[in-house]
Amino acid sequence: MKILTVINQLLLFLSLMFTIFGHVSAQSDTSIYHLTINKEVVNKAGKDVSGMTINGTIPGPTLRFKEGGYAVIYVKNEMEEETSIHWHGLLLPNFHDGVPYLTTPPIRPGKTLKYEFPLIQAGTYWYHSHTMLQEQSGVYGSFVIEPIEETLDYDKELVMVLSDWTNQKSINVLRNLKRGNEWYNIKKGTATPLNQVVARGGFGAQINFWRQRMEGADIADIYYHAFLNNGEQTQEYPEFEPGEKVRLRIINGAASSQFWMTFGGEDPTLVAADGLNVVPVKRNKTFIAIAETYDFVVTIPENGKIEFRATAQDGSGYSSA
Ligand SMILES: [Cu+2]
Repeated sequence: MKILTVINQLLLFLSLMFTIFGHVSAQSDTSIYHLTINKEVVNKAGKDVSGMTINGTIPGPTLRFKEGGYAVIYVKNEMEEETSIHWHGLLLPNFHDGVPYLTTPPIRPGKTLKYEFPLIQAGTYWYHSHTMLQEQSGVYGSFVIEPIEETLDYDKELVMVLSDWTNQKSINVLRNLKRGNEWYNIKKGTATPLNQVVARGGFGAQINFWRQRMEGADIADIYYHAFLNNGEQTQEYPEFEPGEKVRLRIINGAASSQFWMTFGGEDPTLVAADGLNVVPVKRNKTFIAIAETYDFVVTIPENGKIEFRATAQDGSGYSSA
């Protein structure tokens, strides 16, 4: 009887140690990334302009992690102005949230900030600058955490970061908006001529709009020169074969644009929203607001072709993949 108790105790002890060390080895599953933010000339919409890149590209690289692991990310600022990176949608210690002057110090010119945090969730997330208008200039990228156990059924995956691009300096875009003029509506052909406003008895309302510096047609305020999918207006992803199930991790990293997403003829299955798995639902035309993420599983049709489009809410343009 006594010897059985001892063996029992021993087994309990061993299983306890196994649990602890098993856990520790999962915790020490550390992924290290280095991001460098720089200013360089880029051409996204037919004109060389100054942009901001992460590791030389817009968007920055996809950072991949494993749930239960540990993230270490060094962000180096090679610009002459300060910057920051905010990890959007991630549960982490306050200091590493990356909102300058609120939770985290800004990254000064030439300096590097080390972010580190345990990965206690899974799904599709993203990161972006939280300083001035740097996100509009290109400082954003995707953040993917694979779950400990994958419950979704798919063969391959593709991250698609959607965004909007202007050849204007973003500070000038802001100035234009603050002036409350109709410049962007004129560019988009959505301005209403004053004689028509008067003819329809809207002059009083128009004066009110002017006083509040509000534009007339106001679905989207800014005229953009391009809308981008992973940094390009059109993308080809030839790596998928007919019949394959592809998980699309779609992120709206635009500064001010919301998109209607369409997936060609076949209805894809929506499987996750803002990082969390949802009850799967077959759905084609889907709206994505700023900073949202949606995951869909699409089956590549027999002819091997499927067109994904993200059309700006006001219909002024789209990106295609
Ligand atoms: Cu954000």
